[in-house]
Amino acid sequence: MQPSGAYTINIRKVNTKMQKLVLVAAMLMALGSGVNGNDRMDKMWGEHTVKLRAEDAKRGQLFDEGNYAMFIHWGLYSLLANEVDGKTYYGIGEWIMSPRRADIPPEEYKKLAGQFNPTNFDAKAIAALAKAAGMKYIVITSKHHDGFAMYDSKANDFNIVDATPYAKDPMKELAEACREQGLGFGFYYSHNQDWTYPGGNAGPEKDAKGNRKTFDDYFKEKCLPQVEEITSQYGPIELVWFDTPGDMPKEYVEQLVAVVRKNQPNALVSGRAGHGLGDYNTLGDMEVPHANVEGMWESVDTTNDSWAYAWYDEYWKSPEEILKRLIACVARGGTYMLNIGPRGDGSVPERAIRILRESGEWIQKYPQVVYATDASPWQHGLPWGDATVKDNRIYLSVFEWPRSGRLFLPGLKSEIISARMLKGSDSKEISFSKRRGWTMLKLPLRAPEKLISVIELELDGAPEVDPTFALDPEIGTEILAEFAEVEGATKEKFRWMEKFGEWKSVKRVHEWEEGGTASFEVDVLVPGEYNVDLTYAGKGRLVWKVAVEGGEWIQNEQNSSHNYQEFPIGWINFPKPGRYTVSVSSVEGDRKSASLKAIRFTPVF
Ligand code: JFZ
Repeated sequence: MQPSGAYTINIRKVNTKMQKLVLVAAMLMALGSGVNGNDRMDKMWGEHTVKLRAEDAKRGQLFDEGNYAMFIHWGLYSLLANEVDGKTYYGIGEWIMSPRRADIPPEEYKKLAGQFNPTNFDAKAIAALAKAAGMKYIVITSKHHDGFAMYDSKANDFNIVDATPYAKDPMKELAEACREQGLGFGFYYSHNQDWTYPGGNAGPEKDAKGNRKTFDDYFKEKCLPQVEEITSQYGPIELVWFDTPGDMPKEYVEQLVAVVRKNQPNALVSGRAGHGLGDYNTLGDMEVPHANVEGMWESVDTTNDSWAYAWYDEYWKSPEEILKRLIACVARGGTYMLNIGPRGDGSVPERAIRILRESGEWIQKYPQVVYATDASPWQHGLPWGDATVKDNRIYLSVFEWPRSGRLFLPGLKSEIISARMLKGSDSKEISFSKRRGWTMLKLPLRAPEKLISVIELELDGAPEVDPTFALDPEIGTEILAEFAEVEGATKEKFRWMEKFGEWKSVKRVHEWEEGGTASFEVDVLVPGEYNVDLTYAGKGRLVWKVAVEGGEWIQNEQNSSHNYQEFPIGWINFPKPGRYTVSVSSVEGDRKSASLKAIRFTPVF
């Protein structure tokens, strides 16, 4: 830890002139292409959903129907961009002052405010970007764990108006800009952790005079009054996103929720308020579930790897990846909130603008895939894509276009009235045939869309589907271990941090006993040889057995790694069409380390 006073926190210089030019050009493009939308599509799809404006929305409608929002992490930490004293800390940037990162003493960190002058912050441009992206509301950090308020707080002078040369309230501008764009506006507020206010969780224990302060002091002097401020000074609020409640006593959370209910009866409270007092479930960071989740819930994700701006972080999600994760989230029944991290000067990284704008253009063409749609009746993704539902229509989003021109859809029991290949607001009838519970759709050899192409199936009623995993006859079918029936082993979620704060998770099968199995029920349309791959982590060489109940079994030894990696096991035969149970077991090697993530079946001929 650096001796206090020895800090030379050099702020990374942003090449503002160039950035500004690029930023203005990108924003103008965003404005040009993102706000008028596709009128014919709106009429066909229904104004109320595509053009749902915040002021017309019922409580929770933007969340539950809009399904897509912008998260913004922006604060003093953005100035540091994960570099302190010439050293870069890889991981989520908003934790930079933490003892687990650069370990900056609170009084040193607070001096940063004197350098914070984000003159490139453009609230209108950010709201226009969210609109062009197809997002329905914005949630921005009003106070993160570092305790710095990004708004004009009378409760505590460690804020952007009182403590910085900027001396303006960007939240006022952004709230107004959202209203102008018809977007909802909400605040993230770290209600438990406050690393610079005495008494705050993980903050100083004493004040400047050496008096010991308690959490109750922090709560009454800062937290409660600030929640009062953010829910009463910025107009209608869509959502208050409390975060990391830790072991905050319930009575405190109850008081905060009561303030939200009093000042903003239409607002939702996030799933991370604590003690189950939120209005919906917030899943773990940076993850989209693989199985449908009941109730109202959201996935929160990053456009790159860090919530707050990090100078090195150029690993952006492509427009296609954003759409796949958004569609998967909606198809599992949830809402997707995707984050941008503006720089310390307030500008938005140009690549973030581009990927949001390009994915937004696709959503403008296919709003019926994303807005006010219901979860997939298959309850999980399909080998080539995913499905969302609206009344008696299923929208098949095809991520992997079939080279043969044949798309295989398993398990649809409902009668198909029509099948149409969509191209924006145009469409073309496509032929299909049914066999043994499968529907084979005849598609053009070239996908109509560069990103994701959509097929609309109109049914004779609400979709009826057999959700059993089915082996696609032409492309590989991966089935995750989370869908396995397990005997003599343990299936549980495992989470880890790639870089600091960059959370990954897997529902794996491990702790294999002798003869323990992970079994999968599968439907086979086309009999024959399928190559089996297993994705697993472990130590040393491991021997796995894969057995078709009543049929062939194979066994092979492969190496392993501490990372989840896919290894080939060999060909297995399904002699005729129909249902099979396939079981996997760990038979030799360090069975305690063998952690199965998935099995994949790929047709060989
Ligand atoms: C929290 C914050 O610590 C982080 O800085 C960021 O703001 C993120 C959106 O929220 O991080 C969390 C909180 C909860 C989980 C993971 C990361 N979780 O429950 O998996």
